[in-house]
Amino acid sequence: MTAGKLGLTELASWKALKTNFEKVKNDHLRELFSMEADRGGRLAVEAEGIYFDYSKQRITDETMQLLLALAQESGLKAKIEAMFRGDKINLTENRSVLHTALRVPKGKAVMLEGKDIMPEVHAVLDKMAGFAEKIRKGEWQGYTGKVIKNVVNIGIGGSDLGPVMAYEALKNYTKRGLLFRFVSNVDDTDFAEATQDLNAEETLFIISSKTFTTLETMTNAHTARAWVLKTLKDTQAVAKHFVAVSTNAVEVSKFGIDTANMFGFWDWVGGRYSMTSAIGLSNMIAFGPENFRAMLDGFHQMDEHFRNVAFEKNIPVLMGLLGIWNTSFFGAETLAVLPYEQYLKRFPAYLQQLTMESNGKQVTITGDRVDYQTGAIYWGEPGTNGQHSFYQMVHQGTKLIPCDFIAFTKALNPIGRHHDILAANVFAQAEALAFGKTAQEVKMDGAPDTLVAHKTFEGNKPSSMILMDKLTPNALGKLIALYEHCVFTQAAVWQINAFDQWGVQLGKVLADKIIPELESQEAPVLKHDSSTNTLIKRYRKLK
Ligand code: G6Q
Repeated sequence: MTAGKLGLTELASWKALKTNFEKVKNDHLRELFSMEADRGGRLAVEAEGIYFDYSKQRITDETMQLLLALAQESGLKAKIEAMFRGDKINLTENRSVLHTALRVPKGKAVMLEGKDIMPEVHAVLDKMAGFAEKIRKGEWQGYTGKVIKNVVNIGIGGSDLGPVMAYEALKNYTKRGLLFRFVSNVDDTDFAEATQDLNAEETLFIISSKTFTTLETMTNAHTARAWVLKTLKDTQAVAKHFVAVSTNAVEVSKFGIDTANMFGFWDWVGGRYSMTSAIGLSNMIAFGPENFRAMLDGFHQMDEHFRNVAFEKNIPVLMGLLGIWNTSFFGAETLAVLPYEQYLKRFPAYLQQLTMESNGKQVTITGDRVDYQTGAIYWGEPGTNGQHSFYQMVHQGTKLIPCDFIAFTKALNPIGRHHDILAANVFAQAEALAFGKTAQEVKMDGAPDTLVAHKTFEGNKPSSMILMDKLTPNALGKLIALYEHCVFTQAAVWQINAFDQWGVQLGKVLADKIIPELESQEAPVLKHDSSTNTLIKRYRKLK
């Protein structure tokens, strides 16, 4: 451990939490609720249009005080300030982490190395808005004079997951005459299926890549270029059918895209934190500049909440600390994210990158191996579908699976009783998980003795409820920023770097080595392990 700095498990609050855990680990939510009449209202916070109920977490007041003390002792406040101030907190890449600047409204400055970066941020947003309107109004024509009807975003990871998720989340607000597709995988099928029914004359490709060198994205981009040229047969057409979102103007222009049609961003925006940058261009075209700005406002409001509100009322801080409690103390391996809103169907997938690429780390920021559990496995499906599939395990399996329920009081497409039924289900699930059904209750229901054990629900499964009004662009911004800052809180306490991703490198390097071995005419000399060598030989023979 670095001299002068205490490791996490040496902190007084961590040690006290260990003691507290031994004391409370067998407490049942049934008892806690029956002892504390006001628990449901007391262990809840309302802010920024979010009602966050954490009363069904397996905590006592003492646990919460100690978790808050842990946040203090971990220097969370100072770490938050360091991020907002633009300090190079991503130490392993020597970068500032300033995605919060992307959503600061006009009229406010954000200084980085003595320069206000906001004029550039707003210039890009304005340029995006101008372009988006041209497409939306049919003013941007393709090479043969036809109006653009299809927009295909090509990008992967942080240059894909945010835009797809937000497109799906805000579909209700999109311009329906335009068709949007997202190609990310290098698998031929992704491109083939996304384009098989499209007319090249009416199709615009947005090549979204921070580096403009990512193998999958560049492979798909070149395939798209060939696909367009097959119909339009003139390289001049590229400028009309391709725009780029990137930080790499040199590579963009090498590809043949007019740099006037390039939308830039900056190295202080990490990939998985980039959906509020120009990476959101497809979103701005889909739901319009006004809705995009409303989404940015939502992000900003949550940013300000995170930065300014006392920890005991600070929703992302509370959520982050509860996650630490479940992961590092209860040893829960996963967290199920269960949105009861069909439009959020891609939200769990988006969160997987945000949380797992950020906090899936085994060493501290100074490179020491951690001796506690870090980031949880995030997964989930929209309700009520999951109830007819994996909820069985959450209720009666042998694993502890904490859940985040996300629900809205209003429907976006109200039809009859649907929304009340949906809401009843989310409340019922949280209730069933917490309180279960005892063997005695099962018997009283008349179950035969042979079925009592099968029909018993132990309960005591922790969950939080995030209840909001309606899924608007603003609400979506708040919800995403909430999770971003929850991730930050956890990384700050776990003493890890949430902003690098070295774990994705090795596979990339090895794939680069194997590609020529699969493609070469002559049998290559293979120097891998015996398994990989055999697989390569078999593939070469059978392909
Ligand atoms: C995210 C990662 C990663 C990145 C993709 C795409 O934090 O850095 O998911 O977004 O690898 O990178 P490019 O935008 O450079 O193509």
